[in-house]
Amino acid sequence: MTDRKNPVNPSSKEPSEKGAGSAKQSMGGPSAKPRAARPKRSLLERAATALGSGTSSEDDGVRNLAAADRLDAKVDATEALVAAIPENVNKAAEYALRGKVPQPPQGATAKPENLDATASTITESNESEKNGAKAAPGENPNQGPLQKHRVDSLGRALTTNQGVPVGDNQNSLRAGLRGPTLLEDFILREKITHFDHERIPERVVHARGSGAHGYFECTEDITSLTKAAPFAKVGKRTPVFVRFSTVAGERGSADTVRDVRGFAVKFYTDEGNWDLVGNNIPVFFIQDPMKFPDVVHAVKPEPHHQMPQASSAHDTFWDFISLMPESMHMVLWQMSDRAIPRSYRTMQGFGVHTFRFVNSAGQATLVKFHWTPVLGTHSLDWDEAVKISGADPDFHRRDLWEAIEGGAFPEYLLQIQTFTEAEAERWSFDVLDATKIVPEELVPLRTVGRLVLNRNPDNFFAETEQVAFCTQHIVPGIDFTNDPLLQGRNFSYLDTQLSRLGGPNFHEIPINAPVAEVHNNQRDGFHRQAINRGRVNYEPNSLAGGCPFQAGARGFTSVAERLLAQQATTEPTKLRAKPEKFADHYTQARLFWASQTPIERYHIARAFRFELTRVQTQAIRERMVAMLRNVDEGLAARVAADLGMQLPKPLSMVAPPVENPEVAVSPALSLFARPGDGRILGRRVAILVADGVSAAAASALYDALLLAGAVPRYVGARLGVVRTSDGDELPVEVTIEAAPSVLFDAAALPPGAGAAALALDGLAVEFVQLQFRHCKPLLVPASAASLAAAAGVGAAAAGADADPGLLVLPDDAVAEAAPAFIKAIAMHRAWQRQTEPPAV
Ligand code: HDE
Repeated sequence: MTDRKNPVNPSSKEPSEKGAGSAKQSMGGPSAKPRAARPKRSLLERAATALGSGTSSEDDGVRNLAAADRLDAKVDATEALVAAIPENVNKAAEYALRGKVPQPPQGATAKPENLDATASTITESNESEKNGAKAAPGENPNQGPLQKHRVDSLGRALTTNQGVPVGDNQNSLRAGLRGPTLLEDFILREKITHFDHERIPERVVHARGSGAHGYFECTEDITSLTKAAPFAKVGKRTPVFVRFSTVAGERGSADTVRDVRGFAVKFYTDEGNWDLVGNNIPVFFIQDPMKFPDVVHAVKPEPHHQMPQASSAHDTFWDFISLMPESMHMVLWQMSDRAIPRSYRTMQGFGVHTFRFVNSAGQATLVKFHWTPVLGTHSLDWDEAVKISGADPDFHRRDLWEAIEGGAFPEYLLQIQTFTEAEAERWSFDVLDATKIVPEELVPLRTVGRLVLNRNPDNFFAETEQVAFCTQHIVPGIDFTNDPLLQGRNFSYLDTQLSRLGGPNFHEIPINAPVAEVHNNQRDGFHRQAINRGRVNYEPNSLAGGCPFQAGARGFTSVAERLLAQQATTEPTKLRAKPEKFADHYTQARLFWASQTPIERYHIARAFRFELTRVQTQAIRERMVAMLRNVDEGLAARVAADLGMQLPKPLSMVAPPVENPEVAVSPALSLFARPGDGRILGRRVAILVADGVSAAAASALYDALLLAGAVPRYVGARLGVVRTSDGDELPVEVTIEAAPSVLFDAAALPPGAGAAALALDGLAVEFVQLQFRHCKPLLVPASAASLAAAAGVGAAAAGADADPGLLVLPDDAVAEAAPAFIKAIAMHRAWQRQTEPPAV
């Protein structure tokens, strides 16, 4: 077969019957005879006739002739495909002709008669262990379940990143036993180099966080309000990944610092990813994105000495806040116990901004999003939060992880407030102002779904660290409003991922990849994963049959809006200024304060005292107290007295507070408005034990708590066992030293003789003391009276009737006391016990 024509480019030796030099040939691409000139029998058929049946596909020539035939067919199919889209029929729909705004049509598309027409190469059907099969039409395997990315090494030998088995993972390659290490050791160099580059930049804010997988389930039909995929049908489940975080601290900072918590939810909907990137406080510090770098710089450690870590209790933060009165509302929330939640499982989440729902008829409704924990809203005591930072800086991360591992899946209701533009216009506040809420008493909450977190990540870095939330990730059925802060965020989140995750392909990192298919003409860039088939990377096209084509009405369309409708015609249309209602900085701060119970008010005042005591500049303290006078004279006077200063003159106001606000007191704003469903899932309960403990009573409590979904632990002075009163043994699961009081929600003192011995152990005494100081439920059997007395709790125990968290019982009543104890734990804390200063 040596004298055959060059079959790879047959036309080079077999000129077109229509004449040589067609454009295709001159461009050097794979070419064949023009469609009209195609011979009746293929080259391969002709060759087979000439040679008889002795040919095989192993044969070079035959293979080449077959390829030539395929190229011929590819050209024919390409011609047909391109001809099927004779012009850009949708072009006119891009223009508002004769004043009519067009709707985007679906893109023109045609189907190839032969799949080779859209292939990059006809060799794609040569499969190998590496190549696998060629792409199926419309396929993008980067999407779909995460399992194809999970790695398990059970039963496998160690290899390099190139898959080369590593013979020795203990010794580097040396010239002689005591000689220098050789540069040739590619195994060592690969390992160390990878290690050197393990870190990526931490998030500029919200660096400290914890994540979990789960699902969102739609529980109410709201298709009249939105066509968004998660709400398509009652009962529909959408996979989610949620990341909770603090804002100010670095990646390794403690969980229980006073701070706002992030509550970011990524919905992997079948119409693309929707990220609802919220916080556990429904308002924000500022009204304009221009101030975001300033507020973050102010709260972060001071730049000269990088102190303090993860704390707002320093000069620069309060300097900024006291000059930014619009932050007053948020700061009251931040000084409240909302900023020291007991658990991610017991805090609310809020979308903060006003968003839009859009239904299938294109009608928009304004909407606010709320996540409400089924277990209720519960917080820590400040003294407790501070001590937990030392005892277990991972307190919230551990709580979330252990709750999920233990089957106590965290659950939240999705509740919405919906209202019209016309309603919003009548209100005294602006719904585009992120420092304002829409009180629940004005627009009630409506439950539309639930969020369940039921799977921990396999790998913190791959999932929780690399997950990229972006406010601009929305799906058809959801739209933005013109809240300036939201508009600014829509720029920031994509931008930040580019540097944090190293380029524009972060959407291909498995945790970020949608389950919906991705098809577009974006190409290349660092770490590109997709291997796009075909030569077309533009639209419109006909060479790929118009694909991927514009989705038209099926795709995302922004709500058509008359932007200037609410503006006086004389106002300039391009300006830097805020609307008038934004100038009211205190009405809702007053609403929040007025809606707090006495104990919550005490905690807020105490927090101001703590933070401002840490402030070193007297003038900043004064300015802050001056600002508080615009919220409440009593609060300002209390804080001033605590700081040992005279009341300064109130700060001037840009606008007077609203005289008759729609809602003056909102009970829903109290932490106690959502006590939860009475379950104590994941609550940690200590049962103190020592030699002589009554096994029957202790184990009855233990079992009952376990059954209620709590986490009971036998806590003793030393690991090992204690001898029970009946001569048996009980295991000590953890020591008082390793798991101090602050790590438990409640404690039972040991029934039986052992309690007396603990009364002589300073750590045990302190344990009881702090349980009491932090207002936690305490079960005190009669035999533990000396321990209670040593902790200074004796008098309280004597008058226990006044304290719903103190259960003082005869020893023989302990075993039956579990239900009452569980009820006290479900109440969370007996705050009425708290005194200033603490009694113990
Ligand atoms: Fe963020 N914010 N933010 N923020 N934010 C980020 O994005 C930003 C704001 C929130 O678990 C960053 O990926 C600007 C409000 C959460 O990964 C960054 C403005 C709310 C998270 C960013 C705001 C939030 C972030 C840093 C004012 C509550 C963590 C890392 C215009 C509704 C998400 C990142 C996670 C993270 C910018 C204000 C919540 C820099 C410019 C208001 C929960 O893009």
